[in-house]
Amino acid sequence: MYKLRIVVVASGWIAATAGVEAPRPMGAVPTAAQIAWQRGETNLFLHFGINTFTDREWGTGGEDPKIFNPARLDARQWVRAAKAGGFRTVILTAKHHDGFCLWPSRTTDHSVKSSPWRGGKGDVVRELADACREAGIKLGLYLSPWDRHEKTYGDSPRYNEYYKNQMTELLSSYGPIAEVWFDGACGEGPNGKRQEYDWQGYWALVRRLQPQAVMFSDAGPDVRWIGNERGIAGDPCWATIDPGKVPFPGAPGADIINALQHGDPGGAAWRPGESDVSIRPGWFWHKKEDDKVRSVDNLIDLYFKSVGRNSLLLLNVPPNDQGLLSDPDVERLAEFRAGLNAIFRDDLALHVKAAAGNTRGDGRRFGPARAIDGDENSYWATDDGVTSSWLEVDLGRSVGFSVSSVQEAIALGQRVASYHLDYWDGSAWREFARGTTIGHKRLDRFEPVTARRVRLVIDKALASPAIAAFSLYLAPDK
Ligand code: FUL
Repeated sequence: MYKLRIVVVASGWIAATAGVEAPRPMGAVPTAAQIAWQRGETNLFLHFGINTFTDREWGTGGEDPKIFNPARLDARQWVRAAKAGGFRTVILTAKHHDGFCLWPSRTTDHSVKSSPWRGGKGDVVRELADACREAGIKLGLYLSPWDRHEKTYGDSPRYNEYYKNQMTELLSSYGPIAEVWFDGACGEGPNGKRQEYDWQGYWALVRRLQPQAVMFSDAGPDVRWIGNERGIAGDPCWATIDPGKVPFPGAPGADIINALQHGDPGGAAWRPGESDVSIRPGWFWHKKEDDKVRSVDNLIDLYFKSVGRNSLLLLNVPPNDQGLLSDPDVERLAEFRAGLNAIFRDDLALHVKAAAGNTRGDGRRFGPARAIDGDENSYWATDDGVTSSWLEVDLGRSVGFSVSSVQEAIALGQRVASYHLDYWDGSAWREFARGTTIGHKRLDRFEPVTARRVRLVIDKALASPAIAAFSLYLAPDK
């Protein structure tokens, strides 16, 4: 494993250093865009459109565009609320199943241009794109393939052309798009024929026009649906999946939900799960749900069960018929982030003394200290072939903690299959938490433990583990 490396430095000097090779990546690994996506942790979903004015969840496509008139629409207010909630990406329903377009598309008149809003000159996508750019927030778009208004729907080649033209407008006129969200819903067209979506063609178009964007659908290709709309990832949750099990969005099959929830150890595609959920019972705004906004505790619980299980939380907060996020929702977003900040304020294991059962090389590059240095890019690693080991931290004095966070160096693939946490009670190690997969981030909450020495035990891994972070926190009393 040790090897003499010849390093050619910019000045032309040749230096010889004793280097230790990094562990070889294992199986499917993420792209840079997938890593950046997952590190974002929470995205905000905005369901807004004709349904906002009809009190429905799924429009029929027969709605009159004249009912769309959000008199006080202010995309900056949406973005401010997103920012206060710590969200770095917002995803807007540019078109939902009813076919009404929130931008003045050249492909149809069923859009904002046929509405009284801004005298028919408005463009919600443009206003949001501008607000995002000003605030340094990324923009994602949802363009429903299922379209209950468009007459060509069901006439497969013609509708695919129509859909791709809409996609082209959205991906070439509004600056960088961070995420494209494909919904798998597929109904029958007016001609009674079922629409065959050209998924390969849609995906190729996105890659060509916005190569840095990640694409979401049941079948990825970059990010998969987590298999429910409750914001809860499976346990275990592998970012890798067998692509043969979920061949296309909306594919039928008994085992599909299971595959989406859990992924597959060593699966051939890197396709982490996105956990979508609404802050209210519905995806769209309904006045009668103004008092049914989720509590802060509930949102924090969802964070632990999504982000804390190697997923990303996509939280929907729907603008109302005035074109504004409602006060209770705005307040809840800010409280949600304040609640998370209070839990994760002080990492008790940061820069403390650390030891490990096995370390790759002499410990300088991959030693246990790399897991507690506050840098997600460095990691503790073991020798090749060592698939169970431990990492111990000495907190310096006996302290209380009730939350742990562990992260793998996912650029090398997802490796850990099971782990547990022990504390030293003065005479023996006592287990206080146990789990399966880790991936980008694994969070555990438990009854407060008071101890000075704590260890993370990797019980089983598919290849030598690489742990990027191990942290302990004391959540404030409620
Ligand atoms: C579903 C849609 O049918 C819902 O209306 C909503 O947009 C949700 C996020 O995806 O498949």
